[in-house]
Amino acid sequence: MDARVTRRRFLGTLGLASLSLGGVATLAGCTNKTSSAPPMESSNQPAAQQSGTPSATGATPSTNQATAASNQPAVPQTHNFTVTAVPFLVHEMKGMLQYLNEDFSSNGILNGKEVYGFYPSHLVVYEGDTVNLTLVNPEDDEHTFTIRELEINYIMKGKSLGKISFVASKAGTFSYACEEEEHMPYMWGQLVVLPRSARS
Ligand SMILES: [Cu+2]
Repeated sequence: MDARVTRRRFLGTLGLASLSLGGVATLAGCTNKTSSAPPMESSNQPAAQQSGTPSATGATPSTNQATAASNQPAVPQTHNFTVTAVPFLVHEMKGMLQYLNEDFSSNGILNGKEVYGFYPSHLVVYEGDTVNLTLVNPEDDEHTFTIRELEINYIMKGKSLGKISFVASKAGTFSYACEEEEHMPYMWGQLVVLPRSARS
């Protein structure tokens, strides 16, 4: 079976394929370690297109490119992602959104909480890849970028831009979250590490 079709199906199984144009940082921004590695954009092409069958969108299949790419060896890659802490519903917005006055009150549904998010909230890499993260916190509240399973716990101080790097050494789906009590359970995302076998 074509390796990239396998990968596509894996993505589809995870329900991620349809999200690749949204808030998901798939494999964009990758730095191939060899110039012969396939262009990463090709990994987002529909499986039907890769097999030489016109896709539902009517795109013309690029059979030659797909064939050449599938013959390339699996090479670990480096990904550069920027993840920003974004305020969605926070105290500073009470003046703009009147309903927040009630929500943040002692009987409100957001009592003691603020809703922040990480953007993007999904990152997708392959097992063995190097992940370089730039973590941006544009405002005053402190956050953490924490992946307990990978022993990552980075403090995102107010108005800071920090960098961390790690190797995605095992396949799986890992949640990254801010562990500030006030921001839980709202502020989180997922790092999806596809198995090495899905690339080769
Ligand atoms: Cu936070």
